[in-house]
Amino acid sequence: MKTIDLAETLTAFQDAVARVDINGALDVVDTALADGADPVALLTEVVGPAQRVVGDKWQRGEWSVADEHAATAVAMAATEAIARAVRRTPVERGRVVVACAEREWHALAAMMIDCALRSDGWSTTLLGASTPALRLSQYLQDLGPDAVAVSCSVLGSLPTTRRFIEASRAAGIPVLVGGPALGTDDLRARSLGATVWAADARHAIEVMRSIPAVVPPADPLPETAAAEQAALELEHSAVVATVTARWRGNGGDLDPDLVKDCVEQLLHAIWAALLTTDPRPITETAEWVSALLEFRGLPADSARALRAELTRSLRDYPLASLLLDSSWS
Ligand code: B12
Repeated sequence: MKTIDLAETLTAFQDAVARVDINGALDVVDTALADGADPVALLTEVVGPAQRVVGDKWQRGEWSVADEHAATAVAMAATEAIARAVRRTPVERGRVVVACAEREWHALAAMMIDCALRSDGWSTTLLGASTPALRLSQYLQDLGPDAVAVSCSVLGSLPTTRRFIEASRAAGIPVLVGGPALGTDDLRARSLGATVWAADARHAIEVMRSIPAVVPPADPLPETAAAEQAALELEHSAVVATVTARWRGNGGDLDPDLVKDCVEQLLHAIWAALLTTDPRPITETAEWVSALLEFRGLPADSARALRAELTRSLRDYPLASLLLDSSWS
C-alpha cells in the first residue's frame, strides 16, 4: 500500500461536495484508490474531515439542512465506493456486528467503521441507522459474532448504547464503542461498561486486534444516577415542552425548531453526565448552544435565560441539578 499525500484529494473532494457532484466525488475517490491510496486514510483524512466541514457550515448558518443532506449523500456514496474496494480483502479474523445505537441516525460513521474493520480482515455485518435493541439481540443469537461495534454520535443515544452493551456482554460478547457522543477519551465508554473505546477508524482497527474473546456481564450502573436519568428520559417530552415554552416567553422571537433543539441537546447532555459520571457533555453542549445562538444573532441573555429555565425544571432531580450548576458557568 502506497502512502500518498491526500491533501489534494481532500481539496478536490470538498469541491465536489460543495457542488453536490456525486460523480465528481466518486472520480476523486476512485482515482486515489487506483493510485494506491490506503482506503482507511481516505476515510479518516478525506471523507470524514469533509463531512465535519459540512457540520460547521450548517452551524454557522451558511448551509441549510437540505445542503447538509445533499453533502451527506455524496459522503455515503464515496464511503460505499471505498467499501466495495476493501471487500476484496481476504477474511482472516472473526465476525463483527456494526450497529448504530437506537435513535442514532448518523449512519455514515458506522459505515466507515464497518469499512475499516473489513479492510483489516474482519467479516462484518452492518446493521445501519437506529438499530432497535431487540433486533440487535436477534442478530447476536443468529450470527454469534466475536464482537459488536456500536457507533454513537448524539448524546441522547447513550442510554441505548448502554442497552447494547448490556445485551452483548450478557451473551459474553465484547463491545467496541466510539463516535462523538463517547468523547475524546475512554471515560464514558468505561463507565457504560464497553470493553474498548476507539477515537477513529484507524484506532478501531488497532484496538480490535487485541479485543478479548469472551467478557463477563456488565456491572450495574450507579443506582441513584441511573434512576434519575431513567426518570428524566421518561419525562423528556414534558420537560422539553415546559422549558421551551418558558424560554421562548422570556427570550423573544426565537425559531421554534432551534429552541427545541437546544433544550433537547442540553437535556441529553445531562442524561449523558448522569450515566457516565463525565460532566463534559454539559459544558460542551452549553458552549455549542451559546455559539449557535450567537451565530443566529441572538443576544447572550438568551443562553442565560435558557440555563435559568433548565435549572427551574430540574428541581426534582438533585444530581442533575448539581451537575448543571457545576458544569455550566
Ligand atoms: C451529517 C450529520 C447529520 C445527518 C446524518 C446523516 C447520516 N446518514 O449519517 C442528519 C441530518 C440525519 C443529522 C441529524 C441530527 N444531527 Co447531526 N450531524 C451531522 C454532521 C454534520 C456530520 C456527521 C458525520 O457524518 N461525520 C463524519 C463521521 C465519519 O465522523 P465522526 O462521526 O466523528 O466519526 C468518526 C469518529 O467519531 C469515530 N467513530 C464514529 N463512530 C464510531 C463507532 C466506533 C465503534 C468507533 C470505534 C469509532 C467511531 O470514527 C469515525 C471515523 O473516523 C455532524 C457534525 C460533525 N462535526 O460531525 C452533526 C452532528 C453529529 N449532529 C448533531 C445533531 C445535534 C443532530 C440532530 C439532533 C439535529 C436535529 N435537530 O435534528 C439530529 C439527530 C439525529 C439522531 N437522532 O441521530 C450534533 C451532535 C451533538 C451531540 N453531541 O449530541 C453534531 C456533532 C453537530 C453539532 N455540532 O451540533 N446529522
